[in-house]
Amino acid sequence: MTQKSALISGITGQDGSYLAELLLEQGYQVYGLVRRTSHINFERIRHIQDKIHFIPGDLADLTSLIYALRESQPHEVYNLAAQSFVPTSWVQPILTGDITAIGVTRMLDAIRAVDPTIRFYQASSSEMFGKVQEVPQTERTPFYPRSPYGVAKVYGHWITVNYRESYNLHASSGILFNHESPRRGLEFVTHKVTYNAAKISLGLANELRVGNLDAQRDWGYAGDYVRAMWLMLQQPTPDDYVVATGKTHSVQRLIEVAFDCLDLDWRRYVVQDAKFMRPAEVDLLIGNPEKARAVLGWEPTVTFEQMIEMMVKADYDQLKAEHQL
Ligand code: NDP
Ligand code: GDR
Repeated sequence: MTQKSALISGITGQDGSYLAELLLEQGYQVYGLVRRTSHINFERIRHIQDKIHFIPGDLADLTSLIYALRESQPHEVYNLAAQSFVPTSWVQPILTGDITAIGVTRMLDAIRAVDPTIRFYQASSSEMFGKVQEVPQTERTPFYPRSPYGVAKVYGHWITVNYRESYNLHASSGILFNHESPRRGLEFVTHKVTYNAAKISLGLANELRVGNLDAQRDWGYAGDYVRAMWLMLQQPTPDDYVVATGKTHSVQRLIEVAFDCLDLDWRRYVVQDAKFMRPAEVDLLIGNPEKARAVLGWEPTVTFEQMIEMMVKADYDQLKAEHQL
């Protein structure tokens, strides 16, 4: 059998790093689309960077995507690149639309031009459900996005469906609920909490400032979620799937679990700060992953508590080593 190859956009991000590991394990030739930066940011893929073929490119630039596809000749494309931080999307709504929404069309059009047999994965998001119209959320729940990011993801989702229906592309969209890991960006609430709890425990900080404590999220582990992406592209027919744990927790509960891991009383350290409140909030997300289980045979393997403990421990060990404590 010929070796399979895949092109990942967003390979330097959290999910890109776990997906690259998975595809390498599966024997793929892995290509990563990387945008030009003044400083190489390969922290998450340093351990595998010698096994990856990097191709310069940007979702803002159609020509670069065409070159990347010509050079890599992939069987599968995973479109993970995005402006992915919700608060930034209010500050840079046009950039968010250009990359997170129109960028999807650029990639799909490039695939159509270069090789329409390429299988395509789009990183859709539970943020599309926003002000939820149904609990729990499924593939059939109507969207009601609450941020420019959520709006952009709705566009990316529907253009993927549309290219599948218009041009018969093998294009699938994973509606993934929040997923985290020690490689999560520090601006997202889980990592912000575990990192600062570890700092407080080591005497390196004395408070943690956060926004809305009542928001509820269905948090899973990123290592589990990239497996679902891959499984979608191994199906004979393309489709859309909710990927979630089916359990939800509040931000306050997340804080309790993280501080408990370090025997700290969170109430002594956590300060609410209006700066971290959002102009429009997504109050409650909880997904029903039944279709992913039934069709893909996908199930999460790491619980919320195990994942938070894993993140706290990783942050604690890293900070301790860094500060020689
Ligand atoms: P990250 O923010 O960690 O990574 C985003 C990646 O996109 C980075 O590699 C970044 O590159 C790249 N990127 C950003 N802009 C461009 C651009 N213009 N051209 C090329 N590459 C670009 O995101 P995650 O790994 O957490 O998420 C992956 C995808 O899944 C995203 O699309 C996100 O919106 C979506 N998603 C994530 C969920 C989650 O809980 N993590 C849930 C549902 C959907 P650089 O390193 O140079 O900045
Ligand atoms: P989210 O993740 O917006 O769901 O998007 P984030 O971790 O940023 O926020 C989750 C919830 O926590 C509340 N919150 C805070 N959030 C941050 N970042 N910082 C704080 O101090 C804070 N305090 C409370 C937020 O208000 C929110 O309700 C993530 C991203 O990965 C998206 O790209 C992805 O599509 C979705 O998950 C699914």
